[in-house]
Order: sequence, then C-alpha cells, then structure tokens
Amino acid sequence: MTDSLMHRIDVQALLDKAAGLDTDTGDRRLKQIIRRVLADAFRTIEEFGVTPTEFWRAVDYVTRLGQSNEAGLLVAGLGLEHFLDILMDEEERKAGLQGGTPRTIEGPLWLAGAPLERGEVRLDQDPESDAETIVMDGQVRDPDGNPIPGAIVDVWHANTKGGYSFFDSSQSAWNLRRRIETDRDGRYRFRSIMPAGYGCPPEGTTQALLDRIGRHGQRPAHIHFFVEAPGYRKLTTQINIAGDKYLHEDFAFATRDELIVEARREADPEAIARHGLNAPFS
Ligand code: MBD
Ligand code: FE
Repeated sequence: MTDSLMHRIDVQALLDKAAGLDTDTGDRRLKQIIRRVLADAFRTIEEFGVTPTEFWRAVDYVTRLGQSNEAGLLVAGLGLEHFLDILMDEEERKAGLQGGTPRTIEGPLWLAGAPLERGEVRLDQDPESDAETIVMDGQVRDPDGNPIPGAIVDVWHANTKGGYSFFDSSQSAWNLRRRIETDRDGRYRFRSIMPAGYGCPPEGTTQALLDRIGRHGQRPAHIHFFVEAPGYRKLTTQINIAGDKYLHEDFAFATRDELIVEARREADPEAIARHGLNAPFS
C-alpha cells in the first residue's frame, strides 16, 4: 500500500510521541511495545476503513470487558494464551529441554493460596447430588524419572455445572482447589468430583464477541495443575477427560493428545473399597 498514511512523517512522529519515544524517561522496552501495538492498530483502522462509529463501539467493548472481569477469558478465547505455550515449547525445544508432561494454558480462574495438604486429599466440599466421585493419583518425577518428594501440586477444577469456586458465589471458599505436597515417593493422591466442561458466561462480553465471529465459547471437562519444586521450572498443565464433546474443539485451544485421560469407571463395590473411598476421606 504505497499511499498508506503510515508512511507519512507526521503519523510516524505521532506514534513516537504517543509511545513516549521522544523522551528518555520511562521504560524503553515498554515504549517500543506500545509503539508497535499502536502502529498495528493505526494500520488496521486504515486498511479496513474502520469508521468512527465502529471505533467507539470497540472502545465501549474494551470498557465493558474490563468491567465484567473478562479480559483473561477473552485472551484465552482468542488463542493469545495458547500462543505463549507455542513460544515456550519452541524455546525449550531449542534448549534441548524436552520430555515430560506437556504444558498447557493456565486460564483465568486460578487463585493463589489454596489450602496446602498432604496424603489423601479431598477437594470437594459442597454437596452436589449429581456428582460422580473421582480419584486421581500420580507421581512427580524429574527428567531422569526420579521421584520428587515435597513437590507442590496445585489443583483446581470446575464443579458439575462448570463453575469455579470464588468466581461462582454458590460454592464455598476453596471448593475444588487444593495444593498437595508429594510424599517421599513423589506421589500425590486426591478425591474429588468429576468436573463438567466450562462455558463462557452466555450474556458476557467474551461470548458476545465469539457470537459475532461465529464461534462457541465451550471448553471440554478438564482439571488444572501447577507442579512446582525447588530447583525446577514450574509446570502449568491440565488433563482433559476423554469422551467430552468439546475435547477437540476447546474454545481456548488447550487440548493436547498427551493430556487426554480416560476415566476408568468403577462399579464394583470391592474395587471402590480398594480405592479407600469408604473410609480414609472424610
Ligand atoms: C476455564 O476453565 C479455563 O480453564 C480457561 C482456559 C478459560 C476459561 C475457563
Ligand atoms: Fe478451567
């Protein structure tokens, strides 16, 4: 586009000044990032002939997005958060740091400070009549396969309606959220309820945008994890429950084949007893 206004000296000067690049005070890197984002916005407005009416609608959208606390949801839905994973995977590949459980996005619903527990941990606190009990255990290992005792597995997930405690005021504080310290064999084990998939608030700002671009706002059933131990990089990941309708069309692009798990349904009372579900959890 040779007649683009972007080439004009007054437009370039406007970008420099708007980003603070005409002074030496402040953060240089931030200035450069802001200049790039602004330049991309200027160019988009020019290229698509964005009208003032459309422009002010967009400003209003951003205002409402913030008011509804949905900025984190929108960046997941637009694939921006997944792009961070692509970048980090590539960095690790180049550094020869491969293997282990793959990462996937954190999403906007984690809370700092979940209760820290050891041993047989129970996540579900609220009575949900239609809930199926689940048991999950695992082992935190280093890249050579050695167990890591004292690692912290921070788990959080939705209830049977796809809601997360704190954000869903019908749930008790910290419901379905725990930090679990691995035992001397690097193992953790918890009991909880089978989560349902998540759907963006139907009347929310994120869903409003998704509607306009012909997309749904659903996630398959999943459980989130942070895994941390001193001296190791932090892993942010999830598991997806096999069989979910949205398994391969997550609106937030988080599904990875290695993270899909089959939930084995146990009907036999003796097997259920063997899982310890009759006694040790209270
Ligand atoms: C979720 O539960 C979630 O994990 C993500 C990434 C986005 C919205 C809701
Ligand atoms: Fe989630």
